[in-house]
Amino acid sequence: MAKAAAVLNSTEGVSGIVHFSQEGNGPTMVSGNISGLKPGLHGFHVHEFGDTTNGCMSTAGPHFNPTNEEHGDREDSIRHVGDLGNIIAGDDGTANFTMYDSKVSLTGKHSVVGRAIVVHTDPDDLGKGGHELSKTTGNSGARVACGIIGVQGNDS
Ligand SMILES: [Cu+2]
Ligand SMILES: [Zn+2]
Repeated sequence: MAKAAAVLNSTEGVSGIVHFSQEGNGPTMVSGNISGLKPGLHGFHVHEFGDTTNGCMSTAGPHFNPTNEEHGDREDSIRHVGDLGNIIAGDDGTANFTMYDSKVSLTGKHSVVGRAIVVHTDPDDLGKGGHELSKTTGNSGARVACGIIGVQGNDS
């Protein structure tokens, strides 16, 4: 079992942790608890670079896209590897989620280890919004929190 985690930091009062685990080449479980969000949907992606020296801004680069595809939904066959759709914050501003993804991996060429996980202020339109940014970012607005995905101890 490969495991990784990211602690999310923010200058906007958003904080939390995201855990990743993967058995062999199977789907990766991505689970998290993030608080301080405005209620509703928030774009959630792995960005290419594990560099948050400039907060969550451009140093984290674009969505992780080693297969050179257009932006899409987590459920789509055409998508960036880093496209994890939206997370949903409740009225208390907390998002609790667990998802299983077959493109994000913790090993090999599509490994997300060492990259950045980013939460956005707005909903990801999943490539379908018709905005000029829909096919690159999902038009999900500013980056409100981010963290670097680091390897965790192997306990198997
Ligand atoms: Cu993003
Ligand atoms: Zn994307």
